[in-house]
Amino acid sequence: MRIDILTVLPQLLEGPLKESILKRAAEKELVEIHIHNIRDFSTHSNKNVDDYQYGGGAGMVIAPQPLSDCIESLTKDRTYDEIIYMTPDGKVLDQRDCNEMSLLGNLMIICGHYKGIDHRIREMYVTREISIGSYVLTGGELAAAVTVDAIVRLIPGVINDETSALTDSFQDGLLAPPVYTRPAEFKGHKVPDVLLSGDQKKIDAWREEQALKITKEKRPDLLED
Ligand code: 6GU
Repeated sequence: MRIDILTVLPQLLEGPLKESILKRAAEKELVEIHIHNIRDFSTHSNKNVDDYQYGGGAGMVIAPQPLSDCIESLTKDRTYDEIIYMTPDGKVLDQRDCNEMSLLGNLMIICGHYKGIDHRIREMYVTREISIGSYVLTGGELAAAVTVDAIVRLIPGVINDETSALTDSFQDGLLAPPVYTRPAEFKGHKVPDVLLSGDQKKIDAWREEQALKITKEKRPDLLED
């Protein structure tokens, strides 16, 4: 998979995307992430990317020219399965969206900043608009990092133990059951007996029952669909 991210603040993405699982995924050549500074495409002498909004109001808007030039420099070389715009008014990202996108080849992600991007860019190029929750961030960069992490870890081979991603919370529409490691007793608190029983059928049944119980308690909305 190739992911191109367009931003006015590349430094905000470099940390999260160059560490951990994403680093390993890149080393194994399972994913290639390219970060582009929208400012590099500005034709202004002072490299301006933002401007006042028509109609007045507080906050600047990212102008269409540098964004359009950056997008077209990329689409000239390859076709994109999705051109995504990170925005608080997008569809709230869920595990199903991540599964779907993990199967794609080329993704482009545009991060907004200030009051957002000129609406014509959304109409002209954007195929999917994503939010990561009902709160407002300063820009789309952290949301893009979250989205990329959630997608890339689902690409087969990225996580060593492939069954690990399959048993995540949400992957079967339920939250994950509790997990324990040694010792069997810690400061008087014991691991549930069933996990020490060696009876895999019983263990699986217990995990399923716990997953259902926890989902009912914490996220009953997940059981509605
Ligand atoms: Cl994608 N962007 C911004 N600026 N704020 C958000 C968001 C995105 N998702 C939730 N809040």
